[in-house]
Amino acid sequence: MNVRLIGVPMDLGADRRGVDMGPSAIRYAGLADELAAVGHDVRDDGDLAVPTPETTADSGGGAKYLAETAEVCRDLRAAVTDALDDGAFPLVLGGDHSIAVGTAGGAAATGSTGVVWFDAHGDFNTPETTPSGNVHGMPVAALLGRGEFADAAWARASNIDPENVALVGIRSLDDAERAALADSEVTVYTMSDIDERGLTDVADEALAVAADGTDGLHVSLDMDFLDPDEAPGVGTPVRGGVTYREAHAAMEAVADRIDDVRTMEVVEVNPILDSHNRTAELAVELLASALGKRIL
Ligand code: 4U7
Ligand code: MN
Ligand code: MN
Ligand code: MN
Repeated sequence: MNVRLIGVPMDLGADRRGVDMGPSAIRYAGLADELAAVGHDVRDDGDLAVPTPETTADSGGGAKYLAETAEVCRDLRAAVTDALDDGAFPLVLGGDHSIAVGTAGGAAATGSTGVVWFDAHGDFNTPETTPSGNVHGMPVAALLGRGEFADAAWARASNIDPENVALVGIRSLDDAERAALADSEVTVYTMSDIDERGLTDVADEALAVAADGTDGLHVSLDMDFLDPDEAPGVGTPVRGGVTYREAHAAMEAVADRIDDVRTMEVVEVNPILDSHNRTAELAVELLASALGKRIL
């Protein structure tokens, strides 16, 4: 594949600072070489311009930096659609999870899109329900056009149907978020499901749910999907996450369907909170697995 790396040093959507350094940390961990070793042609387009909290005033509202985040997501959506038009595979490096609105929005601009969301969290809050005001807790809701977002056209991807959205690894939901999810057609695989059925079975089913009747898939990997023992460098760690081996198995399930995958992103790597770039190195390993690295 022609892999196109797009860095998005977004740090407006979360409280713990430092996730803007995620794209650098992932590059330093050797992503381009690792993907080249798998056999891909890799082109790095560098980072999108993203305002920092130091240089930007929050324009206000129930969601912090919503207008500023929307603008970056519009740019990202354009970069992703450009890459897709060129026949490349956009691989987006975050940054906090708010950027998924741009990545998945780009995929959805080119056809109906299913979404597989590996995360500890549901990311299904809206400006009305959010307990934190942080937009990284809202992208799934935004993509489905739920809630009073400042500019719905920014977020809503009309080519994403909730029936084709599957969340995997979930173990932390806010009360209103849980109620909204239960009320929706989104499929949620909790850690209990993974305990009972095993990761491979759950991941295969999540991918099938997302692929059912759609033209392509968006895969979103929040590094807090993993247990914090494996991935300490994230802003909102939650105990009881997937193991190192389960995370690889999830990415191998993605690799089995890579022909359906249109876009992928890895988000929430925070080098300030990390230990010797361990989480970024793990992100590189997992992306290599997803893009076809095999033991034998
Ligand atoms: B992430 C939270 F309240 N639900 O909305 C919120 F617990 O992208 C956390 O998955 C969101 O890391 C986590 O702020 C967002 C909180
Ligand atoms: Mn997330
Ligand atoms: Mn998360
Ligand atoms: Mn987080």
